[in-house]
Amino acid sequence: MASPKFTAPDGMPRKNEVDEFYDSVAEADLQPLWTQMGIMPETPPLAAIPYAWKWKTLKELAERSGELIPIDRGGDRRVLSLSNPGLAGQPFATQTLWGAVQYLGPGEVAPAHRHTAAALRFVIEGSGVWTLVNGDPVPMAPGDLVLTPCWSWHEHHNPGNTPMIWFDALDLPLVRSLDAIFFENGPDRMVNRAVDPASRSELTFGNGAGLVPFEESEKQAFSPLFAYRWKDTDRTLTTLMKLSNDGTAALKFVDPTRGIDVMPTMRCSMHRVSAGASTRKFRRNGSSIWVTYRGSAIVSIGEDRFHLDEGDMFAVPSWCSFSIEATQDADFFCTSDAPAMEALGLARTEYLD
Ligand code: GTQ
Ligand code: FE2
Repeated sequence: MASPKFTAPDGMPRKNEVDEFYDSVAEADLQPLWTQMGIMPETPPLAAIPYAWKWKTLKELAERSGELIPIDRGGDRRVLSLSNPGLAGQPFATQTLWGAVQYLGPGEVAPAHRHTAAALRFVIEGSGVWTLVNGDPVPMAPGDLVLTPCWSWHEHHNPGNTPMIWFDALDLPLVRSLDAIFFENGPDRMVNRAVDPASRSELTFGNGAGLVPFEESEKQAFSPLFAYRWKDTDRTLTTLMKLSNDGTAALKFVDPTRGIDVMPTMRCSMHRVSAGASTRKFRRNGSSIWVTYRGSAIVSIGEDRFHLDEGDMFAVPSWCSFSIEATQDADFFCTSDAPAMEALGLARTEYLD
């Protein structure tokens, strides 16, 4: 006979013991695994979607922000972030990466600060801006990759008379999800000094393949070389392309003292695809942001296809198949969370062709 505890006086069934158990579990701020069947799907449950942003729009709106929005303490950096429509209004290009365009007008300074989110810049057009990285002035020009690693002081100066727009990437969503965000403003100072064409970091660590100072500097978690110049990148790709038999060539930017990724959370690479050639089709977990530096191409990401031209940027979410088919000779800059995935033992790659 059923316990009278579960029968109301009017004979209606009352909550049974199982329901009461669930109530008690919820009241104790617990959740049973067996009601959370979606928690471990067979492949990553993706929110971010394959997506592309056109340079024409990015540039127009960045320029408009330059006309309308002043840059000083409070605003600090005039940045429009790539906001993936799958990420519910968050200002992130992918689950782990922030991507953005930054506009700095003539005579403007984006003031000094540092943060634990690591950042990098890739220049698409314009010149004249230099970034002070831990006190070392680094000029920026098209095709250059400039690093401002975790917790490094940085400020951007545009002493010239033309505005400049560049691409920024940060590991901000990743660092946020790890509850590791720290930020500090630096001193206000309007240095408008003449800047050498090469930073101290380049003079020390950028002398050529396999050549670094004998007296080793103390190793940090990131590359001591803060700038990778387009002439070196271009020359290397040209050489690799001569050796290539499929019309594609790709290089990785590395810490010259160790040969590892430039920063522990972001891999940087440059990809060249000749007109008519295609890259292999593959997918990997973790995500990436790509910038079309030169040329044009059709890019397939998962089920989507995008026609891309110079300056266009796109997001490749985790585990989406990916390939590039160049319609003109094309160069792409790519940054991904691959070093973090590898360090955590989570990296997977699958070739699909
Ligand atoms: O240039 O310091 O796109 O701090 C986002 C945060 C750029 C920067 C961004 C930043 C910066
Ligand atoms: Fe910053």
